[in-house]
Amino acid sequence: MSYFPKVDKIKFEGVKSDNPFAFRHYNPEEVIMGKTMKEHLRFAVAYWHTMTQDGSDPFGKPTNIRTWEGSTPMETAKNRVEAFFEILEKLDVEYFCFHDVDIAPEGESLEEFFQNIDEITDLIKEKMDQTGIKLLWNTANMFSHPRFVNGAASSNNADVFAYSAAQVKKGLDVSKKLGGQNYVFWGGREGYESLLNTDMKFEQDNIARLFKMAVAYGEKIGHKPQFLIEPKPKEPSKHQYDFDAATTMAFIQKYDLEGDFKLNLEANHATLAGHTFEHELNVARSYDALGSIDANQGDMLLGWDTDEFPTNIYDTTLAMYEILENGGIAPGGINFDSKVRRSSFEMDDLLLAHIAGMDTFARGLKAAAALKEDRFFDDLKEKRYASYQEGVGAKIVANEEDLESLTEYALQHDDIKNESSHLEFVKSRLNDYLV
Ligand code: XUL
Ligand code: CO
Repeated sequence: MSYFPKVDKIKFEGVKSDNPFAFRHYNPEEVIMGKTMKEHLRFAVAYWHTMTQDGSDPFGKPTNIRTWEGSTPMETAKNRVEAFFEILEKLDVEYFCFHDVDIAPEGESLEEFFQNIDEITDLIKEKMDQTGIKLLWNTANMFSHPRFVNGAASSNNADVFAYSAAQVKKGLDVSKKLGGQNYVFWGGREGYESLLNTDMKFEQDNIARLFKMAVAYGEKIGHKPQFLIEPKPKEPSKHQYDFDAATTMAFIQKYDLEGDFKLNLEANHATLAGHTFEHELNVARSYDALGSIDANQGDMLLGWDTDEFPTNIYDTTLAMYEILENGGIAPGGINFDSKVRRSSFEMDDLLLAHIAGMDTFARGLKAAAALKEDRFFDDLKEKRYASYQEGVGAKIVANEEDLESLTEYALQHDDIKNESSHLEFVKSRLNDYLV
């Protein structure tokens, strides 16, 4: 049976097409800078938003019409696997991501939850073998259930730490079973509501302990996915420990996790932290720690994580430029951590929203490649930092100067002239690449 009987496999038809179920910019086989678009973009669909989100909000009941509801939670879970792989195949998306609770019902006990995961991952594996679709990453949801009221590894309750460890172990077993390329830790409730009753250092030491246990277990079972930490500054906790890329890198370095951990960066988390997405990608790159991205966009007029499908080509262009500068995103990918709006409640909206996101990233990739080929930013920056190419600048960079020698120089060169950045002109020229 088909969940999208009216839609065939979505193909590239170009900008002249008025078929809503066609790509207008994403042409998987088109070669850009030596790689196909499919190889560059490594798109993934997120199980949670696509399969389990129901359209409810704090003020209203579910709106989404979903045709995979069965008569028991396990029947629904199995139907979802069918529908999910139909979506992946119709979109021609090669990767997917999930939390443990997205794919299988939690049941009455941890043991039952694990049994359900085993049964559903058998099904998922069958589908993967049939289709060639791959697991970009999985993760454990250690934030929704009431037991995680005070966090998971950072909880004040050691039994919660132990429960979280069991979930991570299972997550890694599943990652091995399905050949997961990455394994993600998003902090969830690893943060605090009030410092009045919080031992921040103790809580962070414990988070690092869990991470080290994960690395050790991966080594033990002979399966080492790229471990990724996903920063977010707030929501659900008032203050999240993995606030942004820079804070998370400090954590990774403090606890000697550099060899095993990189970052999974999300656009809407960047803007919640008061940064642009490209800022976060650039910070990660400067540490050689850009692992993967969660693609979405926030609403600048709202203060929370709206997880909208990305449709802003300015943002995807600058993000794709960082990815090109990084030499690509593999073994990471571009995971649509995006959900359809409450008013886009039909089944077909799931496909239309992903097509919109994929086309927007394809446009970003093309524009970024043109910017790179034209050396747009390279020339700009080369000129801007030219004073370090020769004379005293070159000697500073070569570490051949000290305070005394520079004082001698400055005394003779105190009539300093700066050059205008002509930033408005630059921005206007950048616009030429976007359309
Ligand atoms: C939450 C978020 C998560 C992570 C995975 O804001 O982005 O869905 O991506 O736990
Ligand atoms: Co995310």
